[in-house]
Amino acid sequence: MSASLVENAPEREDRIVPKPRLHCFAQSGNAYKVALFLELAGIDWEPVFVDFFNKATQAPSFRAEVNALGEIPVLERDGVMLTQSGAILQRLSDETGLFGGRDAEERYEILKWILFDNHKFTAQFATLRFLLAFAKTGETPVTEHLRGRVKAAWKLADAHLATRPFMVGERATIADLSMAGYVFYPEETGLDMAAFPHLAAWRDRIAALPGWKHPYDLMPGHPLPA
Ligand SMILES: N[C@@H](CCC(=O)N[C@@H](CS)C(=O)NCC(=O)O)C(=O)O
Repeated sequence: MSASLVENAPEREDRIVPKPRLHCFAQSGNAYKVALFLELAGIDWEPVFVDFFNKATQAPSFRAEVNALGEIPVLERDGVMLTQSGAILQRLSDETGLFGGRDAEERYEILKWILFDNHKFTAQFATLRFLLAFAKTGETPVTEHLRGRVKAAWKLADAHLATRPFMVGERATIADLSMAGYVFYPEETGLDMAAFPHLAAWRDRIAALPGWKHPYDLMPGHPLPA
C-alpha cells in the first residue's frame, strides 16, 4: 500500500459505523426496554429476529456467538455484543445523555428501581405471562404464587407513583423504560392494572412520550404462527 493511501485512510471516528442491531423478538419485554430507548432517542437501529419459541437462544451457536447467557436482548454494535437490559440502558443513557440521572442521588435511585424491576417487577410478571399465554399451563399453584408476587410489586410501584409522575424525578428515565418492558402486552394474566390507578396513569404517561411505539409495532415475530 502506498504511503499516500495510508495517509488518506479514514480515522476510526470517520468511518461508517454500522447501525446498532437489536437481537430481539416481539414478545420479549426485556428486549422492548432497549428497543424503546433506541426509538425514543431517535437512534437508527435494526432488529434481528431471534426465534425464541423454537429454542434459538439455547442453540450452541447463539451461546457461542451472541450471548453465553442464552438471553435476549443483545445489542450488537460494530460486532460487540452487549447484554442485560439494565446494563445496556445505562450505557445508552451515558452515551447519549438521555433518560439518565441529573446527579449522583438520582443515578443511584435509577439503579435501585432497575434492580427492583429486574428482580420483582418484570421477572414475576414475565414468568406468569409466559406460563399462561405461551406455555399454556393453565392455572397452577405456581401461577397463583406469581400473581401474588406481581400484585405486591405493582402495589409498591403504585404507592411510589402516587406522588410523582415518573419513578425518579419529574421526567422519564431509564428506570421507567426498564419497568415499562411488560406493561403494554395484551395477553391475559388474570391481572388488571386498573386496580392500581397511579401505575395505570404512569403507563399512560409512558405511552404519551414522543416517539413511543407498542412492542408489537417495534420488534419482529408478532403474531406467533398458529
Ligand atoms: N435480566 C435480563 C433478563 C433477560 C431475559 O430473561 N430474557 C428472556 C427473553 S424475554 C430470555 O432470553 N430467556 C431465555 C432463558 O432465560 O433461557 C435482562 O434484563 O436482559
